[in-house]
Amino acid sequence: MRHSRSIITVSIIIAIAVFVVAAVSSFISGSSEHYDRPSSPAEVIEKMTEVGESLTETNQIEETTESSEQLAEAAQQEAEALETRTQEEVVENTTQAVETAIESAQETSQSVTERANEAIAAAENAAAEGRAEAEARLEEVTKEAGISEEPAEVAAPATVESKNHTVTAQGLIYDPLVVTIAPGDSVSWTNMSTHNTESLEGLIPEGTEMWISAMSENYSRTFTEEGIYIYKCTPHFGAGMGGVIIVGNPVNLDQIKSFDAKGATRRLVNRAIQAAEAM
Ligand SMILES: [Cu+2]
Repeated sequence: MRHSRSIITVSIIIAIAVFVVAAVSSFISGSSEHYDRPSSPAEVIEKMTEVGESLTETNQIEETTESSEQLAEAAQQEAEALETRTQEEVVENTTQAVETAIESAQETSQSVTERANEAIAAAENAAAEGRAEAEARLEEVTKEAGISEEPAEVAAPATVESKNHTVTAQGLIYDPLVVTIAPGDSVSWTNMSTHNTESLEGLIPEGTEMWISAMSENYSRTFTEEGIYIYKCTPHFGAGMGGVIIVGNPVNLDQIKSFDAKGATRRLVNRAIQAAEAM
């Protein structure tokens, strides 16, 4: 019983093995059909020839592409070279034009300079002749007139800036009482709350303008004419309130001295004469 069972088992195993081998071999042979195997040496040669031609075509395309690129590159180089030549030509033409212009300008400049030098030389000659003539004539005139040659006195130009001088009313006194200024300077009276200024007739240089300033207001006046100016405070002159301004040289000192003055006027005139004679 046991022996027969073993035989059956072995038989089944063998049967399965045979089946498996058959199936595998069938699968392998079926797969092989996917390959297009050449069946003869002639076919092999044919296939190889085809592959070779295909490769040759590919190479030709690549070569063509390469030569096209080379042509394009050469064309670009040519274009660049042409552009460079054009630029060089433009630069050359411009340089020539500039050089021509410079030469022309130099020629013109030389011509102008020469003519200017000629004109200057001619003018100098004429001036020298004129000067010699004038000197000769001056000598003659001097001899005729019998005067000696003395250098003419030249007035110094008035370059000094004009100044302003302040006079302050202190109580019933002008401070400073005598002010010495230069022609063109000005005098400003300040603290004039209850005062004014009024020039005294006959006690300012002849031909200059009389003045009277407004009451209780500060006042400023510019003096251009030389001489002594005596003024008063209108409401306080009885108390002796007045002042003196000497502009430049006291050219009217004699006029002031000869003035018939009395009282407060006399005292102011004396102060003016004293200050003028001390200068
Ligand atoms: Cu006064």
